[in-house]
Amino acid sequence: MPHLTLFYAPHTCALATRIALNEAGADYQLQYVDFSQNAQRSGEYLALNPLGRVPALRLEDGSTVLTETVALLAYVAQRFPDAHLAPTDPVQFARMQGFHSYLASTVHVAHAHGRRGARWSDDPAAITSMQDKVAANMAECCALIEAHWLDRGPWVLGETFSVADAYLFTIAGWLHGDGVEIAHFPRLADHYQRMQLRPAVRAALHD
Ligand SMILES: N[C@@H](CCC(=O)N[C@@H](CS)C(=O)NCC(=O)O)C(=O)O
Repeated sequence: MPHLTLFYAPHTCALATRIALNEAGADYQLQYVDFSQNAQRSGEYLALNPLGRVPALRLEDGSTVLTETVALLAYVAQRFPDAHLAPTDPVQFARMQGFHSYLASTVHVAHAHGRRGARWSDDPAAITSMQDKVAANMAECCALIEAHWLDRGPWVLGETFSVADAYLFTIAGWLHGDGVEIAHFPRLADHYQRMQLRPAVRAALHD
């Protein structure tokens, strides 16, 4: 039977799912998608994932392919319940999904304006203008995360670690490149440090 396969590129949002799979103790294989060769746009990859992005997770049936980090994190948590990577209480689960959606639809997009401005404009001046806003927008997001999600701690959902922590760690890893000093956000900096102590995270950082 084929393995669970994560289509992956280093330093991308796919790291969150990789960490989640490690935390779950899942048996999976990694399939690298070589961005330097634009492999995410190759016919072979588009046949698998028409979105042309990572992550994508192919299930053991060899044909089901799941995409979008928000969905993959929930899938991993529900598929491996013994790892307790997501709340079972509906309100807490919704709270987690609210955080995931904020990261995916607001924070990730603010970051992408720095590198992928051509998605939104063909005008070089507009692209530069978007790039100029990245640090400020990301810092504003960090301030909100500090105030509204890391206020209870030590984890995003409070006392209990969840896949939301893997997602936050992944995006926090982009801050330096975005011109944001993580040390200005003490709870976020502390979270980032503690995440790096987890064996599942260490293993995921070995590209
Ligand atoms: N909403 C998607 C975003 C996926 C995404 O944008 N992935 C980026 C890497 S972080 C990618 O594959 N970029 C390749 C490209 O734009 O060509 C998710 O959260 O999974």
